[in-house]
Amino acid sequence: MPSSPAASARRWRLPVLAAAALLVGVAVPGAAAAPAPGTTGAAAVTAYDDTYYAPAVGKTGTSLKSALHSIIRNQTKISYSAVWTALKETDEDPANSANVRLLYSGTSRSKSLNGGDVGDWNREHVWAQSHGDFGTSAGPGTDLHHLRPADVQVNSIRGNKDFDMGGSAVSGAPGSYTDSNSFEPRAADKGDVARMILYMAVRYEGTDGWPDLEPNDTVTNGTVPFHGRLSVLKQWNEQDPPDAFERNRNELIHSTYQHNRNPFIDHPEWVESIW
Ligand SMILES: [Ca+2]
Ligand SMILES: [Ca+2]
Repeated sequence: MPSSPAASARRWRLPVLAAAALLVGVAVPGAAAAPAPGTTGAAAVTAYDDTYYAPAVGKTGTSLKSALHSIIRNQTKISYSAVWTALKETDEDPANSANVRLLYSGTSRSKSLNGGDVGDWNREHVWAQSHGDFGTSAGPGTDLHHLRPADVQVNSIRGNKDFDMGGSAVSGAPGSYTDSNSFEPRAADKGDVARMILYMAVRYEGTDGWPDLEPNDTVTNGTVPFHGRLSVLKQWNEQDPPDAFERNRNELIHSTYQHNRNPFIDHPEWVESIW
């Protein structure tokens, strides 16, 4: 015999309260409870509050940038080899937990195909390593907020180019384009790329032995610690707002790995306030 709605509600009340208490117990200051390892996707993204950003909220322009730097520079640094393991969690394909989702192509590929051969995925530095020559020791070269799995050959085509519109189609990355001095990611990755570059600019201000990374509006930066092209990145931030996948990896990096956040995923409007 089916039970009444009231009886059903009573039966669920205790387990729900217990689950809520458990969540409160594991909450990280400034963020909602972290998703369990191995879970990704919309369901894993939980409510977020601004406690983490308290010293920055209400500020604008350079004082906002400065306040955010003071907040996000407090982080755990991981080794370059640990990046492999981290990316298998932060970039897990929500539709297939055995795979990661690759930047620039959207391809879903087996987590076990990490490496340097054709058909593998590797660790793409969205802020090109050579722009500031920071290498791969623990620091900007291992900062998960701008590291993504990418196809080995697509990563090679991107190289250390600045980001801008235009060029010819990139083989293996539908919707992405490149010419002699710039790379244009597919539409779904444009905002992600913009927010990663601008995170790096705020996180690295020359205060901890690493170069002061900054965006500029050129596409011929070479090895200087600048990355372009700012006017285009600002457009991309508007065109491709943060989605569940991007917010989830921000949560995981904060809760599990580095204990700092990308402010522009939580507050995309801060891009316009600073730049
Ligand atoms: Ca996106
Ligand atoms: Ca900077």
